[in-house]
Order: sequence, then C-alpha cells, then structure tokens
Amino acid sequence: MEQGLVFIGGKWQRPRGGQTLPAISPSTGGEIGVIARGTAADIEEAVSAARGAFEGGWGAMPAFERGRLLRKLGETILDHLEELTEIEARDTGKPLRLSRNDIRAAARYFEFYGGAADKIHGETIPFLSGYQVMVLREPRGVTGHIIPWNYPAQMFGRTIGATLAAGNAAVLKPAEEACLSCLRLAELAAGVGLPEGAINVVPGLGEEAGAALSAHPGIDLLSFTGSPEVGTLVQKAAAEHHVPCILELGGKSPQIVFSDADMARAIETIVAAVVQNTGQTCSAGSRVLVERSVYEEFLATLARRFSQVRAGPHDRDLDCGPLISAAQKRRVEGFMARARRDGIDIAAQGQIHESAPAGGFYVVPTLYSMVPRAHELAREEVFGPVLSALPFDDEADAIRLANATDYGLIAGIWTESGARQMRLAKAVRAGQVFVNGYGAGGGIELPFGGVKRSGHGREKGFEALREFTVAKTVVFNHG
Ligand code: TXE
Repeated sequence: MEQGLVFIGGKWQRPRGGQTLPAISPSTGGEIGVIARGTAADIEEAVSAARGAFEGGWGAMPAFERGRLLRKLGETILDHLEELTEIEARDTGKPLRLSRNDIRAAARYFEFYGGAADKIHGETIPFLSGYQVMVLREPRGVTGHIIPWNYPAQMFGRTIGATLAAGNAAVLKPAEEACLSCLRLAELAAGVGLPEGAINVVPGLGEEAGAALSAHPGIDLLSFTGSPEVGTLVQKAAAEHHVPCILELGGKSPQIVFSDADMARAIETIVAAVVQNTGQTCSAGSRVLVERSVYEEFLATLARRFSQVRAGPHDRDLDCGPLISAAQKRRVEGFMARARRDGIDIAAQGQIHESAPAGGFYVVPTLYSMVPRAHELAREEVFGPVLSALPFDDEADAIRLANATDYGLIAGIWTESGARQMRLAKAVRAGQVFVNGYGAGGGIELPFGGVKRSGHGREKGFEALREFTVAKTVVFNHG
C-alpha cells in the first residue's frame, strides 16, 4: 500500500491538493510515514463515487450476496490478523494485545453484520378494510462517517460494517492522528470483491476533509464519533441540509460500588476499565463512586492494585501505552496540573516503564481520592489513565452523584442485592448499564450510544441497522 493516498471509487489516488500529513508513532514521537491530506475536492469525488455504487452494482446486489462479501471481509481480516495488529499498534501506540483484540473485534463486526444483511425485515400493519400496509426498511443511500483515533480498526468495523449491511455506500474520514488500519481495511475490502465506491476513505484534517463531509448535501446520514465540541459543529453543518446525525461524544462513566459488592472482582475490572487504551476510551469508567462505610478500605486495596499499572511502548505489551499525541498529553497533563493546584489527593500512581522513549507521549497513570463533586476531575472527560474516586452516603446519593455530569454513556453497578441492581439500572441515566461487570469486550451485539452530552443515536447490534435504514410506508388500496 503506497503512502499518502486517498481511496476513492476502488482506487488509490493522490489527494487533489497534493499534500500529505505526517503519521507519528505515539510510542516514540517519531515519524513512521505519511498520510494524505484530503480536502473538499476529494470528499466531493468520494461522495459521487459512493452515490455511483449505491445507484449501481452495490445497491442492486441481493442482500445475501452483500452479507456474503462482508463475512468474507471478516475472514480476510483474521487472515491478516498479525499484520493489522502491528499496523494498529504502531499507529496508535496501544499494546499489541489490545491491538490484536481490536482487529478481532473488527472482524467480528463484519461477521455479525454480514450475517444480518439479509435479515433486515420490514413489517405489515393492520389498517382499514380493503387496505394492505407494508413498512419497508430501505437503505439511506450514502452515509458519511467521521471517526476518532482511539479505535480506528474497531470503529471501521462498527460503522462501515453496519452501513454496508444495510445497503448503503460509505465515505469515511478517519482521524489524522491514526488511520493506517482503516486504509488497509479498505484495501482488503476491495480485495474480497466489494464493488468500487462502496467504501471510500479520505484521510485529512478535521477542519478540512471532516468539515467538507459534514457540510456535504449529498450525504443521507452522518455518523460522528469524537468530542462534544466537534459533534456540535458537525450537527450544525449537517442541519443546513437536514442530514440526520448519529453522535457519539464520550463520557464520564461511573463505577458505583456498594458495601456488599464483590470487592476483588470490582477492583480488577475497575482498574482495567480506566487504563485500557490508556484511558482513551469513550466508555472508560473514569469515576469510581464508593459507599462511604467502605470507602477507606476499598480505596486502600484499589490503590495497591492501581500502583502496579505500567505504561510503555506498544511492543512491550504492558497495561497501557502512550497517549495518542503531544496535544493529548498536554491536555491530560493540564488536568493533572490543575488537580495539583487544587490540592486533590493522589491515592496511587502507576509507572512509566524504563523502556519508554523520551519522545513518546507517556503520562503517569494516576488515581485521585476524595475528589470534590464540583471539580472538573469529577465531571469532565480526561481521556487519559486517570481515575477519580468519590464517596457517597446511600443509594439516593449514589444515583444523584452518578447522574451529576453532563454525560450519560455507560455505568457500572457493583452490588449483590438484586433489587438494588434493578433500581440503579433504571435510575442511572446512561446508554448502557453493566451490573457486576463492565464493558464486556467489543460488545458487537449490544446497542451502544449515549444520552445527554454523550450524544444520540445508536451503533452496534441490530439497533445500528435501524439507524442506517429508513422506514418507508407503502399503502395498497385493494378494496
Ligand atoms: O477529537 P475531535 P480530538 C474527546 C476526548 C478527547 C477530545 C479531543 O475527550 O480528549 O475529544 O480529541 C474530526 N469538522 N474524544 O481533538 O477533534 C477529526 O479529524 C468535522 C472522545 O481528537 O472531535 C477526527 O476525525 N470533523 C472520543 C474526529 O473529528 C472534524 C474520541 C474526532 O476528533 C472537525 C475522540 C470539524 N471541524 C476524542 N474537527 C470518543 N467519543 O470516543 C475535527 N474533526
């Protein structure tokens, strides 16, 4: 695969503006290649290639054949597991083990959605006598996808797998910080016989290629994952042409621990859920809320476990890697500096492994204790290996505290009481709630998305197929 190109209409080509951007290794800070700096002209071409595919061979293909191609792509991804693992780890800095899981998840999305492609059923509705009503679920047409850098391959599977299964053709703008796996996946997709134009990938800057895609009138649905600030810009631009949006904007997800919880199990999961991918996960459980009667004891054990966390280069395969970029490192260190200024207690810190190159974007994993409820560490998404612990008094207080951020993506509830599990699951405002567990791996089958500032719309599972299709009501008068 030649570097610095865009993938449009099944072909690699130079971006119209002729420019490239550096691909930086987060593990070392060094340049590992270049990517295309796509602009509005490339987006224009990609949208028209997608429209051509939708109105041509791809759109006309029977659903079961579409599904077969997607499943074949899933198999091909697994055939290239080690190659893709290496690409993803080098490009994002994530440990090889996690990277391998991500590639497996990408393959699973194509298996899942490949299997679902010919099972998107409509319905019939009883109506007046002499009438027959059918509701068809039709593809939307051309879908636009803007994704971030934290899980490029997984998100490619999640959003492209679902939209193609629904019969749409796609234009993807991956993140400038990490997009090499997406480019290779697009190439593999062409290799299994996906018609040209079904998937188009235009890397580039958010304010150039991303803005052009979100403002394009030829898009029928936009799926955006990223920051709330950019989500707002994308939705505003899309609104100019009444293009609907799915927005997935991150979270400040609580882990709620009651005194009757299985503490050992909770602690393992809670640590993993915030250090995974160096905390750069929208669903990171970045607040741990603990019942006051066991707070001290719980924190002591949590701190012991947290202090074992080690960050290092992707090929050392430690608990976490570096952050994605110098900008993200500055952002996370900003939170840490303000925590220091405000006298927030550090309960434990992990370590940066001695093998970590000085130029890499590493931060020390940190557990803060007794974080004041109004402090930004209790309310804002840090997107780093930073966990904030807060005590609560009783169940009502736990619910209040859990809901006391603008976000509502996911939540973990740790208690052995069945009735309390049920009450909390209903009272916490989030798109996903886990009881005595958290995250559950890729969760390909599970509808995923937020409420409040975490966004709207759902991806993953069959819910995504509802988003990527539109209902058409057909009424026959045969009276
Ligand atoms: O996100 P951006 P950034 C959060 C997280 C992180 C913060 C900033 O808190 O610290 O956002 O990260 C494209 N028009 N999340 O700056 O800028 C951009 O090119 C159209 C949460 O990296 O939102 C990239 O492809 N597109 C999160 C994508 O938007 C634009 C994942 C995301 O980048 C654009 C990432 C524009 N004007 C960050 N500007 C999650 N929900 O998982 C940028 N983009």
